[in-house]
Amino acid sequence: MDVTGKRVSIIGAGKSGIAAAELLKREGAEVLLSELGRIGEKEVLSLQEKQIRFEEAGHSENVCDADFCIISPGIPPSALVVKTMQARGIPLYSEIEIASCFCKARIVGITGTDGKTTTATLVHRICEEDGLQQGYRSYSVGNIGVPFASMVREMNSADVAVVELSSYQLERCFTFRPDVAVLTNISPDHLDRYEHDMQLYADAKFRIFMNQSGNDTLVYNSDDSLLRAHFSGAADRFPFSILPFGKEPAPEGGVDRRLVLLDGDSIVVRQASGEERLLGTSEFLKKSFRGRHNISNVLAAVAAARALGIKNDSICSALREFRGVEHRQEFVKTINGADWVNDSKATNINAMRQAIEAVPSTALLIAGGRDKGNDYDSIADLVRNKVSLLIAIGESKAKIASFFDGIVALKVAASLEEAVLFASEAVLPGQTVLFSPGCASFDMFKNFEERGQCFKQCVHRLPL
Ligand code: UMA
Repeated sequence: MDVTGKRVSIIGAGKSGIAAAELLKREGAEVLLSELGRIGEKEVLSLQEKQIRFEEAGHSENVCDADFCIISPGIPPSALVVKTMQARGIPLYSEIEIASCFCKARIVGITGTDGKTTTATLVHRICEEDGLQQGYRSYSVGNIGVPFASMVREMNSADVAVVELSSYQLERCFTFRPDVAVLTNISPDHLDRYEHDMQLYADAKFRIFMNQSGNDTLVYNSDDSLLRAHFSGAADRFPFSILPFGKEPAPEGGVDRRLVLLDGDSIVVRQASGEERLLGTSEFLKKSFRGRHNISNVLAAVAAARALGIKNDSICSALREFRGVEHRQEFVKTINGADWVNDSKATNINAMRQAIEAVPSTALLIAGGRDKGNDYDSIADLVRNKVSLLIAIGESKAKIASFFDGIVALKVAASLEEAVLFASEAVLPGQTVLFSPGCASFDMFKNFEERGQCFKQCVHRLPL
């Protein structure tokens, strides 16, 4: 892609906006980075040093003086600036779309509602392991926290870019084409952004494979009914290979098309020459990486690794070494016989359900934050049976308290610190205190990482 002399407006000076500005400036574009709020002091100095033009505290008319524009993922299509640029006919892209135009490496794109960070981390670790022997590097980028644009210039054609993708990022992708695309599952999330229409949300996710063809592979979770309905038995409709994985046997009467699957307690790969057992679940599940949903994440990662042609040795050794992902059902500490678990990354009901299910005993659950249109009906029974105390926090505490009234013992806390204190007073040996908010973090924190760090600090400050 030649952007020399092109006028590019970048809306939003968060991580991805700044990375896109730096990439395009280096590639010779005339960049204007525009931020509605304030840009941090450190970032301002760096932009000045790199001679990147920027504006803050609002988007001026200048943003419309552009050949194309990059919209940060957190900016909704309803934002005035987006509508204005659209009305002027300015092409709007995501940072992922632009970064991929400069990417020489093979790309594994991973999306889905839940499990994408864990799956992406697993694929990255497997590629790192394999790369040590084969002489290539693996990069973990995208929604996971490191912008694709910030690393893409380092990558060469033997490398692998493992790109975690949100629906927000995919919305403005048009030519993005991963060699391997992974769909982990699709369940209600971010519906506030998609007019409460699941199909619109799924359509955004499906953009991951819209340009795939030839030798490209799509890996999907055949346990997910929406994905199964879309892909099952439809291999001829798609101009690329389809590789289903799943831990559940095919529904009654259905044809079992899974190529990577759970057979008893073993991960098995099916191929023309027969079935091959890779390893048992007890070889990778551990306190810091537990729950049946993680078996799905492992199956997805194995399928993606096989699609990349990676040998079983590298796959198995990376899986055995895997210790889980920070803020994702992260084991923090055992205090007086009770485990404390940080699941700050759980920003929707499905992730929260998986975390509660993975607790081996009864749980004290700390939940709440910025509500994304949550419907708690689907977890009411689980909470009734498995949770002994629910402590509600954040903007959604009143909604949570009113829904769960009569279902479970409840407390409302004014802060996360207070919630941890309430939990420490009530928890018994053998129980687990689970911080799985099921909501976004932006009501009280900068992001879910800051929220998770705060939880961990509070736990570490508790007297033993
Ligand atoms: N802004 C404007 N104009 C507006 C509205 C907002 O300028 O009209 C500004 C905001 O003040 C802010 C910036 O635009 O400074 C928006 O930044 P952003 O929210 O898009 O965040 P980034 O820092 O660029 O981080 C993004 C992803 N954020 C979101 O999708 C919300 C990060 O995913 C991702 O890690 C990062 O790019 C690198 O690729 C985070 C996330 O919460 C983890 N993702 C959601 C999720 O996982 O559920 C989708």
